[in-house]
Amino acid sequence: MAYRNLAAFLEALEERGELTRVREPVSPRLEIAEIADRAVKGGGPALLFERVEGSAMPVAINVFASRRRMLEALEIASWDEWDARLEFFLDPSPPEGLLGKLKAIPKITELAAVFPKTVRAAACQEVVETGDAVDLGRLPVLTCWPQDAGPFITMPLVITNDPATGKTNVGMYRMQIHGRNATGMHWQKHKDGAGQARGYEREGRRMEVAAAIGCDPATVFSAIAPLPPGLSEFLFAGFLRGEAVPLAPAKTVDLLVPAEAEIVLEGYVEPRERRREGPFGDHTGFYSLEDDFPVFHVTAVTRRESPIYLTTIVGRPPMEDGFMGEAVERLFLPLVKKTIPEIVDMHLPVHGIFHNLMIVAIDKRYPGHARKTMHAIWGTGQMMFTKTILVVDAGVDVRGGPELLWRALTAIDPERDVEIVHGPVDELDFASRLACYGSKVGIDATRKWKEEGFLRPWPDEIVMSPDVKRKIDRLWPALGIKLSAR
Ligand SMILES: Cc1cc2nc3c(=O)[nH]c(=O)nc-3n(C[C@H](O)[C@H](O)[C@H](O)COP(=O)(O)O)c2cc1C
Ligand SMILES: [Mn+2]
Repeated sequence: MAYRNLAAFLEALEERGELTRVREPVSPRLEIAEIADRAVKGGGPALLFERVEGSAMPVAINVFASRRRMLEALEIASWDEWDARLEFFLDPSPPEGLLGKLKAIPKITELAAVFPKTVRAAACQEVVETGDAVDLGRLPVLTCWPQDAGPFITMPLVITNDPATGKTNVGMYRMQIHGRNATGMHWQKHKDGAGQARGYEREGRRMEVAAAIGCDPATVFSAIAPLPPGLSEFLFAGFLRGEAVPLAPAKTVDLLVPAEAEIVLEGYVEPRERRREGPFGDHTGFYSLEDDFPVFHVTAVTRRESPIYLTTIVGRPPMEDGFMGEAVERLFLPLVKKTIPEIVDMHLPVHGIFHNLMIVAIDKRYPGHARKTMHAIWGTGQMMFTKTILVVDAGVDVRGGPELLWRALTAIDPERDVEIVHGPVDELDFASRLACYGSKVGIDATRKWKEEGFLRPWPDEIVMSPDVKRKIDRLWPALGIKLSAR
C-alpha cells in the first residue's frame, strides 16, 4: 500500500524508530541546518522539529537521508526486486498467442492503475489564502548556511505545463524567498522547467506555476528523477507507488496539483523578468555564486489545516540528496542498460556529487568500445554533465574503492587512454572557465587489445594455486597466527 501523504510516511518512520521529534525550540536560521547536518553525517534518524521559532508549522528534514529510509520511501525491498519490476515494463516483446495475451493483462491493468487521477476534494486546499493574505513569511523556510542570501525553499515540486503540448513537468528547483509573495525560480537552463519557460518567453506569455511542498515520498522523489522531457513525473510517481497520484485543480491557476500535499504555492513567472538569486551553500560543498534567475509571483497559498513543512539542506557531502542520488543511480540502471547495452554496472560515488564522477563497467566487444560508451553517456539526458567517466571491464567492481583504484590505475597509459571533450557542463560547476560550457574527461581503464594497437602481452593477475590454498586453509588454525582488521 502506497503512503497516502507525508504524514503517513512520517508515522511509518516513527513506528520503526527512524524518526525523532525535536521539542526543543530552534531557529530556522542556521540552527536546524546544523542539527540536520550532524544527524545525516552521523547516520541519524529523520527529524521532525515541532517548535520552530517564528512559525506555527513543524519542519520535517532528513526523511530520505539513509539507504534504508530511501528504500522505504520508494517501498522497494531491494534493488534486485526493482530491476525485475522495471524489466516487466520495459520488455518490448508483444504478447504471443492466447496465453501470452492473458499474461499481459495484469501488466496493462497495473499500468492503467498508475495514471494520475483527478479528485475534487483536496486536503492541500483546506485553507486557501489569496491576495494580501499571502505571506510566505509564515512558512518556516530555512536559511541553511551563513553566507546564504536568505531563506530558500529547497524541496518544492515545481509544476508547470508545456506551452506547446500542454504536458506537465515536475522538477525540484530551489526557491529563494524574495518577499511576502515572491521567490526566485532556480531552474537551471538545461532542465525541463527552464525549457518550458523559454517557450512561454518566445510567445511573450506569462507562465503559470504551482509549487507543492511535502507530499508522499515517491511523489517528492519523482521531481528529481531525470526523466526525458514530456514524460510525466506524476505518472512515474504512480508507477513507483503502484497507485495513482491523486491530483486536484489548483485554485487560481490552470494546473493540477497533488491533492495530498501539505502546502501548495500558486502563481506565475513573467517572461524575461529576472532577479538576483544566491549565493547559496550548494550540494557541491561550496557556495554557488549569485546570478539572475526568474521570479515566481505567488498569488495563492493553499494548505492543510496543520501542515508539515518538508525541507532538506545541501552542502558538503554526504548529505540527504546523496542518498536520493544513489536511488536515482540504482532506479535508472536498467534503463541505462537498455540504451547503452554494453554497460553492466554503473556507480556515482557520493563525493562526486552526481556529475563529477561516473564509473562504468562494460562488456567490451570491439576496439574503441570504451570510448563509444563515454560518448553515449555524454549524449544521454542529464548524464551529459558527467565531468569524469572511468570505464572498466565487466567483472571489476565499480563500487570497489581501493581495489577499483588499483585495477583502473594499473590499466591506463594516460596519453593513450584519456579522452577529453568539450560541451555543456553542470550549471553548478564553478571550475569551468565559462558557466555551463567546459570540458569533460573519459578514462579508458579497460584492458587494451592488439586491435587497439597494444602489442605487448597483458600480464596475468597474481593468484595463488588452489591446491596450495586448500592445504593452507586446513593448516591455518594450527598455525596460531592471529589476524586483526587493519
Ligand atoms: C534537494 C535538491 C535540490 C535541487 N535543486 C535544484 C535547483 O535549484 N535547480 C535545478 O535546476 N535542479 C535542482 N535539482 C535537480 C533537479 O531536481 C533534477 O535535475 C531534476 O531531474 C529536474 O527535473 P526536470 O528533468 O524535469 O527538469 C535539485 C535536486 C535535489 C535533490
Ligand atoms: Mn521532467
